[in-house]
Parts: sequence; C-alpha cells; structure tokens
Amino acid sequence: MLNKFFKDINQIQFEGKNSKNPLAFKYYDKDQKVGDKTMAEHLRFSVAFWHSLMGSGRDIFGDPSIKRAWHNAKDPIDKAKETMDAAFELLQKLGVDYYCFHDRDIAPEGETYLQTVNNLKTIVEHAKELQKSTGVKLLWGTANLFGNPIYSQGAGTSPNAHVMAFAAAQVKNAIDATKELGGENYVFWGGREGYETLLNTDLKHEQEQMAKFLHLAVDYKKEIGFTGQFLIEPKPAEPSKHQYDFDAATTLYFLKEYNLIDYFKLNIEANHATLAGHSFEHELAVASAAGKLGSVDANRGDLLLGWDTDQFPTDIYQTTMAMMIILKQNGLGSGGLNFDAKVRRSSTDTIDLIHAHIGGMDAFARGLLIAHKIIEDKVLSDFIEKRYSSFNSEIGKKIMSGKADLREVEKWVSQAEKPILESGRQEMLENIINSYIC
Ligand code: XLS
Ligand code: CA
Ligand code: CA
Repeated sequence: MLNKFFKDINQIQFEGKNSKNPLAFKYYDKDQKVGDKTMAEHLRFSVAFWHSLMGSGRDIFGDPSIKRAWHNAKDPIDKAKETMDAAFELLQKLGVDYYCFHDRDIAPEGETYLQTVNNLKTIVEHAKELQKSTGVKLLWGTANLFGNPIYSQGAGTSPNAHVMAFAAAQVKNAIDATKELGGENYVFWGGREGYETLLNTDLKHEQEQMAKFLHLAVDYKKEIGFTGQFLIEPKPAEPSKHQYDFDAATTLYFLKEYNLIDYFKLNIEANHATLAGHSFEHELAVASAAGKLGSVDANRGDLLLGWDTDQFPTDIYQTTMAMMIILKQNGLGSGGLNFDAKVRRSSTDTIDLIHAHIGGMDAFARGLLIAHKIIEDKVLSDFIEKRYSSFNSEIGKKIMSGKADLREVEKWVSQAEKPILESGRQEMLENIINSYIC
C-alpha cells in the first residue's frame, strides 16, 4: 500500500450505519451484494484528478487556499509524477477502482507542441506502472480544450482553422494516452464550444465544425482500434455563454443530425443538469430513454448559487432517484460514477478530501440500497404500469401501432363515453418514497 502523502490515514473500512467513526463507510461495503452485483460493480466510483489532486481552492476573488504536499517538487515532471503517486495513494486508501483525467491535469505543457506531447507520454508511462501495481483502472481520459488562451474563442469550433487543427491534434494525443492506459471511455466536454455573441459568429459553420471535429475523432478511434466508449458531456453555459451541448436533448439532436449518434453516449453531470434548469434525474432519464446514458459525473450544485459549484453529492433523495434510473437500465456498462467534485475553498486539509469522498460514496451506496428495494417491491413500476394500462385497450393499441387515423379516432370518440379524469397520486407516491428513504 502506498503511504507517503496520506500518512495518518489507513484504508477506509466499512463499519456499518451505527459507526461514529468519521473515517469509515456507513453504507458503502464494496463486496456486499445488492441483487446480482456487488456494490463496487454497481457504483464503479472514480476520483476526478483535476479537482482532487490539482484543486487549489482558487476562485475569481482569491488566491489558492489549499497547499498539497505533492505539489512541492520544483521540476514540473517530478511534480507531475508525485501528483500521480498521490492520486494512486488516495485511490487505494478509499478503495476506489477508477480515476479520470484531462491531459493537462496529469502532465505539464512544454515550450513547444512536441515537448507537450512528450511530457504526456512520460506521465502516461508512470501512470501505467502505478495502474499495474495497484489494480486501479482508468474510467476515462479527456483533453483540456478550455484552459489554454488560444481556445478562448473555441477549440473545435474556433473561427481559426489553425486553432481547430491544434485542438484536433491535442485530442489525438489524449485518445492515444487513454488507449495506452486501457481507458474504458473517452469524454468530450465542450466548455469553449459555444459563443458569446452572434455579432461575430456563424453558428451553422461552428456546428458543422464541431461535427467534423467529432467525426475526425471517431475515424481515428476506429483506425487505432480504441474500444472505449466515446461520451459527450452536456452543459448549458460556463465558461461560454451559449454552449452547443446545452443539455441531453440538445446533444442527442446534434448527434443525430450529424450522423454521430451510433458512436456516442452521454456523460451526465448533476450540476450541469441543474444549471440547464433541469433536475439531475431528468437528464439521466432523457439520456437513458434514448439508450444513451453512458456515465455520470456525480456531484451537486447549490440551487442558491447560479454557477458550477461542483460539490460532493450528499442528497439521498437525489442519489436514490439516480440509482433507480441506473438500475432500470441495468447499470452504466463501461461508465461509472465519477466524483467531478471539489472540496470547498475553506476545506484546507488533506483529510477533507477523504471526508468528501466518504460522504459521496456513502450517499450513493445508500441511494443504491433504497433504489434497489423500491424496484424490488415494485412500488413505482406497478403504479406506472397501471397508469398507462389504457394503452392495452383496443383504441390505445390502435393509436400506438398506427392502425387508426384521425378520422377513425374521432369516430371512436364520438361513440365512446366521456374520458375519466384519474389522479396521478403524486403526494401518495412521494410519501412512499420517503418511507423508503427514512
Ligand atoms: C466542467 C466539466 C469538466 C468535464 C471534463 O464543468 O465538468 O470537468 O467533466 O472536461
Ligand atoms: Ca464534469
Ligand atoms: Ca461541473
């Protein structure tokens, strides 16, 4: 077991719900079976490298508030290696099997393009060894196409073809790195793929550019035999004012319009859902209904704040609703629950990282247990089945199978009795769900 940066912390154990030990799981018991899978198999937790290893507490009003021991080395490559070591120690101590990264989180940019490419290769080799010795796996890799000022007007959708090409080359290397590390997915999040003002923007051109950008990646994936799942992560705004992947429905439309739908699934983030004016479960349900729910960025926003606060998930109601949707589609396949979440600026100690992950993992473990029970008891499914049962009647079947045209429908209505208004029983169902949660 690695033991350098989290020295005072032993591997976190499951102690059960009556434990008062803050450094123990109360619900997450890795090997406990829930239905036919273990908790670890259901939940497939992942640590987000950018927040947990690179986060400094910096915000637009203040300098970094958090100092990490793994950031002390002077040489950028040594620093990157130590940061990777710290990541694997954290993963081991939490008992989390997966991690996710952006290329620029794990390796520093060099003076030239080729130096940057080599830096990434050096750190990928280091990560590969650590993966081998610990058994930890890569859930997904991605390219940071938003930090470099050259992307201030877009990466794949930049009005400058050279910048678009630069971004495409970066994606090629990030896919290579992900493949090299056996990554199970690869994510595209287009924070700068959007626009600020139509005064300088050819929206149609940018949409076509984005489609071309993604097609280039799809072709490359096929050519090199990368078998991981491509994922797109919707977000309505921030940093761009209008982002092209606004929400799940918008993104699905875009993928269909540009013949990309067969190659992508969605990575749904809770905080992005609420920023789009939806609930987390709405976005999960829309993606799942299309057969496209591939992975989840498990965090939460703050409804009193209008930005992406990326907090660790703690709301059992939300994790229960999420797990109901995930269980109903029989899991996330190659995806997982990635804690794209950061400790608060005021949570300055290393141990805060541990508390944060314990909380998130327990919140989802508890949500899993409750959702499993609700599904097993068929509380909602029986009700929903009954609510739609009139579609098994003759007219219902005829309409849905396309066998009745409007004239025939009208004829049937004019001969039938008046329709009956039936209650949706929302409050009763809310009470039932609460009785499972409490
Ligand atoms: C930012 C996004 C980003 C993606 C990966 O809001 O959540 O971190 O998950 O680029
Ligand atoms: Ca995210
Ligand atoms: Ca976010």
